[in-house]
Parts: sequence; C-alpha cells; structure tokens
Amino acid sequence: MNRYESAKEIYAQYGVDTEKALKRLAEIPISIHCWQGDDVIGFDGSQSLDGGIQTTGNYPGRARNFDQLKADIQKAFSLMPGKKRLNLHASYAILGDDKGKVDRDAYEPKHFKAWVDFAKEIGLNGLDFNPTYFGHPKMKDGLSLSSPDEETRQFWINHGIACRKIAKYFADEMHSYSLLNVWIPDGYKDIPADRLSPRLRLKDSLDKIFAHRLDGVVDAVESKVFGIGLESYTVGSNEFYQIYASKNNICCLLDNGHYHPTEVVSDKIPSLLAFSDKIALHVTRAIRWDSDHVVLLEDELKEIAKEIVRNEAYDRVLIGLDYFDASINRLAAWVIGQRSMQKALLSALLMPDKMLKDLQEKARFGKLMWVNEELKTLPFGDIWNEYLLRENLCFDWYSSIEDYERTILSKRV
Ligand code: RNT
Ligand code: ZN
Repeated sequence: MNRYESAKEIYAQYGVDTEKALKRLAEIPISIHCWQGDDVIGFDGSQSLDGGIQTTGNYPGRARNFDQLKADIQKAFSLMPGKKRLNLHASYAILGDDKGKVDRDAYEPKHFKAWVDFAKEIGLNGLDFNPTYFGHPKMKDGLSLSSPDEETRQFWINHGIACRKIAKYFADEMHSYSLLNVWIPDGYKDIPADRLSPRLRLKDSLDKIFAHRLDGVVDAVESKVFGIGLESYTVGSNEFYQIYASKNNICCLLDNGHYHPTEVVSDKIPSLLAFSDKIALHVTRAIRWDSDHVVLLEDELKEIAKEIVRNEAYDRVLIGLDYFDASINRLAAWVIGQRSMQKALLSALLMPDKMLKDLQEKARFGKLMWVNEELKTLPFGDIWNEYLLRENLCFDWYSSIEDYERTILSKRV
C-alpha cells in the first residue's frame, strides 16, 4: 500500500473522504496578485511606492516591464496547483502610444487587452481588478476619494468609474466574475481636527463610483486600521466600510493585515456570512504591522480556511492573496504563499466537520479538544503530496526557481 492509500484509510476512520477533499481543493479558485513580481511599482509611471504601504528588500530580478512580469507570472503559476485567477492593479495598464497622454481617470479596456490575451493563453479562471489610489501625482496631500479639493476628488472618482468598466470587460472576456476592490490610503499622520468630513466625502465618492450595477462585476471595499505615515486616522475604516457595504449591497474585502493585532479575520468571516452573500479576502501575513510578509501555513491561516470550508462558502468567500516581499526571490514568494493557502484549504477539507460541530452542540468540549488535537498529527503531508502528483507538480520545485534565477532574473538590471 502506498503512503496515500494508507493515509486515506486513516482519515476514513474519522469519516473524512480524502478523494472528495482532493477534488474540491482543485476547484477552489485563488486570485494571485500581480504586484508581488515588481514590488507594487506598476507600468504607468511611478518609480516608488507610497500610500502607507511599503516593500522592503532589494533582491535582484524585479520585473521591469510587461514582458518580464508576464514571464515571471507564467513561470510562478506553472508551479502552483489548483485553479488560478490573476489580480491586477490599474497601474499595470499597457498604455502603448497613450503613455503620457492618457491618465488614470481615462484608462480603458483596451489598455488591458494584452492582459486578457495572456490570461486566456495560460488558461486562467478569471481576472480581478483594483483601481490604484497610490503612486500618482494626483494624490493630493495623501488623499484621493476623500480629498477636500474637488478637482482631485473628481479625478479619483473618474478613475474608479473607469476601472469598473475595465472589470466588466474582464468579466465578459473571461466568462467569470471580476472582483473590483477599492482600497484607498487616505488618512492622517497626526490627530485630525475633523474625522467626519473626509468620511462623508468618501461616501459621496463611492456613491458616484458604484452608481450603477455592472453584471459580472463584484464590487468590494477594503478597510484598514492604519498605514505608515498615516498612524492616527484612516478614512476608510472597518466600521465605515462594513456599514457602507451592507447598505449598498456590495462586498467587504477583509485583509488580515488590516486589523488590531488580536482581532482575527477568521472570526469576521462567519459574522459577515450571516449577513452578506459574498465577502472577499486579501490573505497576507502581518508581522508586528501590516508588513505583507509571504503567507505561510500558520494557525490563523488554517482558521480562515476552516471558516470557508466548514460553512461551504466556496462561492461566497473570494480568496485573494496580498503580500509583497522584495527581500527574497519573488517567484519563490509567490509560489510559497499560494501553496500555503492551498495547504490551509486542504487541511480544512480534511476535517470531520459534522462530527466536530456535533460535539460543540452537545457541549462535549473535552472530546472536541481531544479530536482536534488528534487531527493535527494525521498524515496530512501524504495527502498533500498526492494532490501535487495529480496536479502534475512536485514537492521539490525550488531547483526550477533557481534555474530561472540563474538564467533569467540575474541578467536583469
Ligand atoms: C494596502 C492594501 C491593498 C494593497 C494592494 C496593492 O494595505 O492591502 O490591498 O496591498 O492593493
Ligand atoms: Zn490588501
């Protein structure tokens, strides 16, 4: 009997069907962020990152242009199991002759056609999109949709409207929804004199951006507690967006780096599932602050995955990754993070949920604790290896990243 067959029998003793788990895992899409490949710089002019977010490190090989980023994505994606979507930012527009002529308030689907062609070519499940409210001279005093300067605010409203049309184009072309996520860095470094007016302006801006429904576009808003240099106040706070989303029937996007250190997204998922049809995630790993470290198979990630799986919220929780590490090989960062998410989902799929819920309802908490502890030492690795085998991938993928680094990345200047 091989290791998988033996592990399958062990899980069966707990009533867990490993075949079902493997099939399901291969069907759960994960949206992978394009911005890990180039340290969130984009192609539309910005040379550095602002907006309270930061990449640290200067590992060689950052993608400098569309061709390089495409090549890196293709290589990294080829080492990732499962169903993949690609998450783009507006700053990754391919402007061609429009460079220097067309600004972010007027980007059009044609500026993303090359991305659609690429997504189709490599067989992606869909494309997701984000307006880019950072790294741009029109951010005035660090503000966009909440700016008191009407010209500035209107520019960024127009950007949001333009981006939703691009998301609609993605949905139509890819025959799959497109998640359109609005995150803005707007906030203040020090104690504000007025906390309400910026929020009222943001509310008005969002009303204008989301004025009409667009079929296939899943609109979302992403809150945050603070950013670097914006420590005292964030306009788009958690309460603000939760209420906005629920009143306007749009979706909340939860980034697990965006809360106070002891708050957990795993507990927020079921709270929101009680009220909204869909929620979206930016899965990241925050160390001491919203540091966007590479996602690893840690306890909170496993809890997040459990909340998706045991509530069968596969179509309701849209999983996306959001981290950027410039201190290690960027393709390795991509692959390790995506595989960690998949591992967390698999580990959740291998839990005897019904039995565990039953123990909770019958208040048999000692037994619940015992079973949960037993589950931790079951031969998870054998099931994971079987999954990789079925996906035509191997456990030892790192040498192929090293080859790519030697032959391609190290030549970039
Ligand atoms: C910033 C947010 C936001 C960005 C990306 C690039 O704190 O998490 O989602 O990371 O849009
Ligand atoms: Zn995020």
